[in-house]
Amino acid sequence: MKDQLMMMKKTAEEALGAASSLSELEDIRVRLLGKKGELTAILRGMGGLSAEERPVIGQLANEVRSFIENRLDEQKNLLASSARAEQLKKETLDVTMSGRKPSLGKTHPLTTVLDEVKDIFVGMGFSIVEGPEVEFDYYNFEALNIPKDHPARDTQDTFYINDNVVLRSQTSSVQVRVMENQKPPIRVIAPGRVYRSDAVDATHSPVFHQIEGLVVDKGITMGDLKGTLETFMKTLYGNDAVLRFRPHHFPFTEPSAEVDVSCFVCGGKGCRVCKGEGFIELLGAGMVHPKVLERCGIDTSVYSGFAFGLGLERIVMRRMNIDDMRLLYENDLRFLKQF
Ligand code: 2U9
Repeated sequence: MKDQLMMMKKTAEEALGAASSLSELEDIRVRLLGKKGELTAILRGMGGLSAEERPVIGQLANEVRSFIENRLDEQKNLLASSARAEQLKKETLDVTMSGRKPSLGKTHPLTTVLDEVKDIFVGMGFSIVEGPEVEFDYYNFEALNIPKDHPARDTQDTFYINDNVVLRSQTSSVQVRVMENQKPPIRVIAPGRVYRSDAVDATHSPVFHQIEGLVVDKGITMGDLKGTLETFMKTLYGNDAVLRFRPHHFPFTEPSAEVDVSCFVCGGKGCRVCKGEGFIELLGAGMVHPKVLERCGIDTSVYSGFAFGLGLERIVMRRMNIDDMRLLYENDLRFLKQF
């Protein structure tokens, strides 16, 4: 039995030294020390030993058992630390390597200029409001003094979802909703997408962006409109910008005007950009028609207001010298990267 135990110790030593995984170690442990393992089998023969031999063999068996257990632990630690070393080697970080530059996006020219316009008006105390792009006929036309038979309702110009619902052709519907829900003083700008049934060309698109403004308060006059637009234009185009108001007609404002700004290329002398005019048409504006105010529940004996509207694309194209509107919608990076 002594030989058996010594042999077991030797083969255990060899097997443990060769084990290369934790599961192999576990198999060896079960095979040697498990309930049905080799050591148990050897010890079963102890009944046939003499009284002198039994404690000697018993002690030797315990020594072999603890030898194997210690070697199992050692081998386990060895395997774990070599696995760690292997992992560390794999995950080595070379801090001297040059980094990969992340490619940063930037805002679209329409967004850049819209943000600038918003900032200017917020600086003058305006709030920014939004509303639905699919709009009731009432808010898009009727409330704005554009009755059913008005030419502006021509189906050529407007996308009709049904008799009562359209894709908004102007953001004015948003201001109507504001007036219905809010008491004066009102000072808002409503930027957003609008839709018109236009064929696509260099200066037209069935989807474009407007920025409209509305101020309603006691004692608002055309002077407030001029001052507000002048501050806006001088901030956008520089202090030398001069505004020119030309009488015009809109159903929702009375009196109405088209507003031009002195040409930012020639300063008013006349050049190719302003087609010799010295001025460039920028926006429409006027005093809100009393019928529009009354329809929105505003008492015109106490309050008056002004409104204006401008096309964002036109401003962006002038500012960035873009001659074809389609470039703004094609998402061609070769174009967009230039701004
Ligand atoms: C309410 C009352 C009045 C908004 C206005 C214009 C003049 C105007 C055009 C500019 C170029 C539209 O994008 S464009 O084609 N807009 O000329 N818009 S006054 O007047 C309002 C708005 C809301 C309740």
